[in-house]
Amino acid sequence: MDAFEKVFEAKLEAEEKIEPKDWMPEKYRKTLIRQISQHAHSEIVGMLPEGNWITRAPSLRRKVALLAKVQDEAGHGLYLYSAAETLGVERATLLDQLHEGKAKYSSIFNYPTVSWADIGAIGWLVDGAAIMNQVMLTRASYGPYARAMVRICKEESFHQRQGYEIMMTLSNGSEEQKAMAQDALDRWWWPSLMMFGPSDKESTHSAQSMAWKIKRKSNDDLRQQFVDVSVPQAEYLGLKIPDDKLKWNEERGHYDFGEIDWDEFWNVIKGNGPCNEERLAARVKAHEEGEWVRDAALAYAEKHSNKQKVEA
Ligand code: BYC
Repeated sequence: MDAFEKVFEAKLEAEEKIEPKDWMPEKYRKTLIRQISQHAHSEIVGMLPEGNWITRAPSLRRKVALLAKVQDEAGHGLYLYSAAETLGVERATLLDQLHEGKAKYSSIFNYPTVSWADIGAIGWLVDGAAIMNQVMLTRASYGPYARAMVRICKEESFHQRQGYEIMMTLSNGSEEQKAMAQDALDRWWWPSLMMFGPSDKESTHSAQSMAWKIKRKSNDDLRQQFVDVSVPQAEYLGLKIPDDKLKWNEERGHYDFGEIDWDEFWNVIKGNGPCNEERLAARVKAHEEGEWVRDAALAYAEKHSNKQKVEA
């Protein structure tokens, strides 16, 4: 181990943050770029299934909350692309990778939002799963990523409550509304469990990422934690989680649950989910239509910097 590496390891050991100008192993830097950019892409692709319902929200109050939530996701994307840029990669490069279909984003956003209840289920389950994963990331060893996570988690809590409140309203409503809530739970439950990634046995990056203190908990541990928290929440709503094997295990102090359909998971990740093509096409269209905004911002920045040069 050379002197640089020793300092890096000592910082990790002492729970000090690694900052952009610190020396870091090339593989650590690449792992962070991979994870942070995938995370950023998930945030901005995640706006699409929910954006689909903004014009059809059932009341002004619901519309305002949903608009705020979707805007928050764009903000999360911005913090995360900025965090990735501190590692020496250009945001434009990362976006090109997304638009060319070369970059991953969370599998969950390749499922359709077919009813208003889906907005409730996404807030409750998808944001709930995201918080479970992201709370551990507030302690990630890379400073800019960990700090971005603190604010993101606070906003995600509002998102989760927004969703759960929709589910409560529907569950206490008419028979038809309750059926909508149950149908949304039936469709979003398993994809939400898949958000935590492959099982620990199949996870390629976990061991190294945990040694580097980027990840603090394993995919399976977080998934179990999510199931344990969600079951009483579903009971409170009077809804049934679509898993016949779900059962409290006194000995383990956790819920046992059924096997995830891993073929479906890998298939969605490979680009064959119900909405992969639609999501990418919508992203590419938004990017192309936003070109004039980027051009205007650049022209303004240039004009501003020329003015400063003249004044200096
Ligand atoms: N979907 O070795 P593994 C949100 C990939 S957005 C797609 O376990 P790792 C929200 C993985 O990338 C929430 N791909 O990987 C936004 C790897 O592929 P590569 C997004 C997945 O990185 C809007 C391969 O499978 N959250 O909350 O150690 C509205 C092997 O996996 C998935 C984050 O991104 C998946 N579900 O662990 C509402 C959190 N799972 O790169 C809500 C940050 C795995 O080798 N990310 N893969 O080609 C992480 O914490 C980790 O990257 C993961 C995976 C736990 C997701």
